[in-house]
Amino acid sequence: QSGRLRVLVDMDGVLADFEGGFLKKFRAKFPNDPYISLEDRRGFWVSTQYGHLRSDLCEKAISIWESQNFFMELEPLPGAVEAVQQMSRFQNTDVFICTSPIKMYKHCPYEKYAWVDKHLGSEFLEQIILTRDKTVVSADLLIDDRPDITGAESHPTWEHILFSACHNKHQQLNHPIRRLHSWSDNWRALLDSKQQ
Ligand code: BVP
Repeated sequence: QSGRLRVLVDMDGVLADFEGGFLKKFRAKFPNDPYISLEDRRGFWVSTQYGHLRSDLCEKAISIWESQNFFMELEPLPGAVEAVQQMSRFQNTDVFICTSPIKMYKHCPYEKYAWVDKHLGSEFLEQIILTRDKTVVSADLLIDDRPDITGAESHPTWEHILFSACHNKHQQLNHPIRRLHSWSDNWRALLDSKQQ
């Protein structure tokens, strides 16, 4: 329907604390191996940085998020649940949770639905979009912590708002894009700026 604002909100790193949950479980499972503190995280891919630290750590890192209950047990990021609930009650605004599941599909897709049910409520299950290509989804805004979002559509309809995360906060981007530093930042003003 025209005249409505459509917002896509990413899950890992925006609603759910993927980085914190990963580090906690990695250290518990591999207490004698080195790890990368959140301060030292650089680049979107955890597995890539761990692989550079020591080659065997790449697959050890992957084993963490491929394990049962990894996605289910992620903590919500501060203010995330409240922000999404408030956003969804805005007039003329549709909020969708747009998230890419890992290719190991045994647990992740199910647990993403269960997480949304647990933290946002069953009515939010209607709003989930699972896709590995966010460029083919049309919306006004995409709030996502991944700096490079590409896919089959070279001209996505959405404006990408970069949500700050440990891995992207020092990153200089070639093309300037707007950021949301946390859920305490002014997300209402971002929505207002797109409201026709
Ligand atoms: O399901 C998440 C975790 C996974 O990629 C997906 C990113 O989804 P969006 O946040 O873009 O929606 N993931 C996988 C790897 C390595 C795989 Br090999 C990683 O290092 N980081 C990561 O987030």
